[in-house]
Amino acid sequence: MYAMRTLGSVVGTLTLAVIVATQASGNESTTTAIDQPIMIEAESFTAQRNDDLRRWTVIPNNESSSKIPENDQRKQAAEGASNGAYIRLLPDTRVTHADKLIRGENFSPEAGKMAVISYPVEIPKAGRYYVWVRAFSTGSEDNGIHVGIDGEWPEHGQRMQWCEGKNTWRWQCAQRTEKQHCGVPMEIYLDIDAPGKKTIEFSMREDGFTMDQFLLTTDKNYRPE
Ligand SMILES: [Ca+2]
Ligand SMILES: [Ca+2]
Repeated sequence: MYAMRTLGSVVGTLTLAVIVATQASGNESTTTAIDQPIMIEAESFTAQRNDDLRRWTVIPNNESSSKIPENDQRKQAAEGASNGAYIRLLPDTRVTHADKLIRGENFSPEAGKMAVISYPVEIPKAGRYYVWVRAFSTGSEDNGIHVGIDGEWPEHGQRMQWCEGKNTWRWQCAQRTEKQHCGVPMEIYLDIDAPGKKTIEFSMREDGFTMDQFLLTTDKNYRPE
């Protein structure tokens, strides 16, 4: 009799545990739904400014594709691009380290100065949004960009950097620093203090930068595929 009561108690406890677990996972899935990353195609930008020397070009289009040599690996990149298109900052006059660096022409260390593109984005809640970009880099002089919001260019949006995975599409969220030229992971983010419509902007750091998509997430542990 005592054993039966104990068993009953254990079963009861287990049942309660299952209900609590179900409720917990229910809450978790609700939270996850809200925290889904905001994904945006790079080619969907709605405006471009300060673009007299360098300009973002949507690829493929007939004009730009005809200018890319057949053996250029970027020629094949479109096949791996989301939505069948990507953007590239052209012309690209500094391709290797040996090519002359000209500030304000093929290199812009200051954020928000050259080739600024805009994306209106509805932000659901205030928070710290990590910015990931899917980029295609072929060398050491086409792998940097800046990100800003509503005309502001905060420190943690500056000098997004890629090193690994040349000639492939690569998601990255890392900031180049004096000590780490390849970038410190998860140091690229925008702090947004209120929900509503915002304008996310990118500007040139290095010409030739090639970009397929970007995403915003409040989850520091989120990793794109
Ligand atoms: Ca370049
Ligand atoms: Ca795309």
